[in-house]
Amino acid sequence: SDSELEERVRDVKRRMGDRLYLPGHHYQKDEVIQFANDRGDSLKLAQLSADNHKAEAIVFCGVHFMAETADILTKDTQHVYLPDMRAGCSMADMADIEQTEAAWKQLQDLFGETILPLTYVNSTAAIKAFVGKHGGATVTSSNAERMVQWAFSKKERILFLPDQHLGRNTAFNLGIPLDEMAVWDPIHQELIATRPLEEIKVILWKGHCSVHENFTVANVHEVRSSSPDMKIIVHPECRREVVALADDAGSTNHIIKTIEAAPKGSSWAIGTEMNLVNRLIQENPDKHIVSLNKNMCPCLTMNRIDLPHLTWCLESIEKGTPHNRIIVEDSIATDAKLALNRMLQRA
Ligand code: CIZ
Ligand code: SF4
Repeated sequence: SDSELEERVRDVKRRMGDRLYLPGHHYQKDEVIQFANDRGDSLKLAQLSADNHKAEAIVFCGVHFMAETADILTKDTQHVYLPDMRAGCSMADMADIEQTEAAWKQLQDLFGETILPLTYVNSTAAIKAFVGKHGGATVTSSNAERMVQWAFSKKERILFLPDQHLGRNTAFNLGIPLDEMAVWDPIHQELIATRPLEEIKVILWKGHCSVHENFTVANVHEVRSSSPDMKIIVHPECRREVVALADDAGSTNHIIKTIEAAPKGSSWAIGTEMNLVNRLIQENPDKHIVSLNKNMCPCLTMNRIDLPHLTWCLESIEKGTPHNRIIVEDSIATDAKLALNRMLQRA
């Protein structure tokens, strides 16, 4: 039963003490996040893991790319585990390294040496290494504008992987017209542009988050007509048209801070992952909060981390026969760290 599993998790945590660290992403289920030592977005959790020198085992309650980033940033003394190896990210999977190498070759033919690659942290370690090797950096949704500006101080144009929406929303906020952005389609290996190539400033990889793409213009219109006083806040992984119609858009941290600081009695429709929206509803009973899409939008891979997997993983570590260690091989970790450090220096 759940209460028996909860007891077993508490027992391992008590016996292992500081030797165990459990970072929990905001999108995790309540049954898991109740045990987290810290809650945060992916980058904050990776940094906290790297700074935690007492822990030997870091059991990352989040998805695969986050555990990889924690492994890249931690020392060899800290081992990183993911309670369920199937907890991937459909967005990260939309840019694989072979596709990216092939795209880069074609883009070099079209644009020469004028492109700097940037990748959202929601990407595999191999993509981060590719970007690091070519002089680029990682970005998060909280520092994307600053990092895109930095990239333009280095080169005339950028390739933004793997989320077209975060790339488009960020470049648009910096004043780049939509038709100066082209889309690279990795399936057909072609560039979709409406202007002559020399006018293209931003090349957006055609990837997206399958959770945040569920928030639509129709959802915005429904809220506007049924609840005209309701404010709409969304994550920049949502499509451009949705962000344009919303009252505010920003990172997970920005959404949480905005809701916490909102006046009592105010009404909000939030366009982000379901577990976080539900938690904001529970934690802010003085405000009226709904999901922008009435059919709550879960991240199926985040939800793979559940109480049974957490218990199984923790007990295997305590017994000395650990399951699910995440190891980024050195050759990839070195270049990926270059990309991460170029961002961390400017964070
Ligand atoms: O959509 C996600 O997976 C986010 C917002 C991750 C993160 O950076 O915390
Ligand atoms: Fe990936 Fe989207 Fe899930 Fe985040 S919410 S882990 S970007 S699929």
